[in-house]
Amino acid sequence: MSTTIPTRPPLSSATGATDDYVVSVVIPCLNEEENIVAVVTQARQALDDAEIAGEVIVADNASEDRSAELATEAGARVVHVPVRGYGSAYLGGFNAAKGRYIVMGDADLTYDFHEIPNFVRELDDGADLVMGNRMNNIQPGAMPWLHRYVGNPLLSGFLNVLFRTGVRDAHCGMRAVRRSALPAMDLRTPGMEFASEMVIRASKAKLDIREFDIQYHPRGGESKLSTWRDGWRHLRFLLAHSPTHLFLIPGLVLLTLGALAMVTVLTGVSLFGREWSIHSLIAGSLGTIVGIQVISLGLCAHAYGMYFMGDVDPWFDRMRSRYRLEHGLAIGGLLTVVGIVAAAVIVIRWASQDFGALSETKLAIASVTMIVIGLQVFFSSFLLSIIGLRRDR
Ligand SMILES: Nc1nc2c(ncn2[C@@H]2O[C@H](COP(=O)(O)OP(=O)(O)OP(=O)(O)O)[C@@H](O)[C@H]2O)c(=O)[nH]1
Ligand SMILES: [Mg+2]
Repeated sequence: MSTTIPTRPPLSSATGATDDYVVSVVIPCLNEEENIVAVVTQARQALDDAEIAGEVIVADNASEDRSAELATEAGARVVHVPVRGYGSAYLGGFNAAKGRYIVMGDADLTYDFHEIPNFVRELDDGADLVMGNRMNNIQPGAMPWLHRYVGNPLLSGFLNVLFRTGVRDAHCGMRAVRRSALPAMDLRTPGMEFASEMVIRASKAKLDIREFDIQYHPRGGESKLSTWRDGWRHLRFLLAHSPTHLFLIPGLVLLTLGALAMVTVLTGVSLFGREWSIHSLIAGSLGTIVGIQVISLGLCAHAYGMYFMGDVDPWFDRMRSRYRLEHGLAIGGLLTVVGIVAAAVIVIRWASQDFGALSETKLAIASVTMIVIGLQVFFSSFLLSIIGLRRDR
């Protein structure tokens, strides 16, 4: 497919009222006075060299140094974003951007803005989100060992296990996005996890995501990244957006192991060359109850994601259309009744012994477990239905 880099329109239209901008370079900035002039100059130069009509926006995050002033002097349009955070700075910058394409990059000289034409070429070719990949070209001293070999590969790998985006360097700060694709991405997060959010939301919205290798240079000035706090924010975001992995899979594992343990003890089957007794039954009961509890939470989280966040998981959608509130009530009710019948059997046996010493521990544990999971299913079904009421609006 042929690719063209748009040429710069006559100066009058490029500087006038602005929908003529092809590219808005948006640069988030928090106390970067050592770098900001060089960064803005390089971005401006890169646009001019490639004859791309564009603007350079610095989204200043209430810097306490002279960053904003220096950026203006260097020729950038400065947008003041009072709420701190990498994502918050970008959301403010995106709102102000007028270009058809937005190219993003840090204000710390780690990225080379002369890459802009390469990003533009991919967008011209139909891409919606174009990611840089730093991992093959990290200059000495540019990235700490912990980030290079642990943090970034682990978090990007985990992101792909959960969301299968195919992006190898999900935290790369140099990327480009088609501005018209932003509504579909519905970005919201204020912190560093914004980097993950873009990739995940683009992937969920089935946008065209591409990636190519870029260089990563050592930073000027002080890093704003906090390894553990920001790493945790990314991880938290990934888990919170994947109820299947956070709740359903662990819940199903617990339920299966718990139920197997209970059946083994109650039927007296010998496993691993021995019989299992009361303590295994208690452990099995715990696994069963917690498993059902966690699965219920997962289903509610899926429903919330679907009705309130627009995150439709095809599997959950199919299940929702197949099962109704009444199915859940029937299953929950049945389990509860079975548990109550088992409890009644114990009472009858007790009465037949004139309420003397009782030794029905196994049946009692089974009965209590049934009643607990039955009630859990019954009331969770109502909660799911309440969350789903939104679909009628
Ligand atoms: N962390 C952080 N960065 C901000 C904030 N507001 C703007 N930024 C800018 O966002 C960019 C990313 O921050 P960096 O400190 O470069 O983080 P990083 O690129 O992950 O880490 P380094 O490899 O050390 O550069 C920089 O241009 C910051 O100036 C904020 O509130 N927090
Ligand atoms: Mg940086």
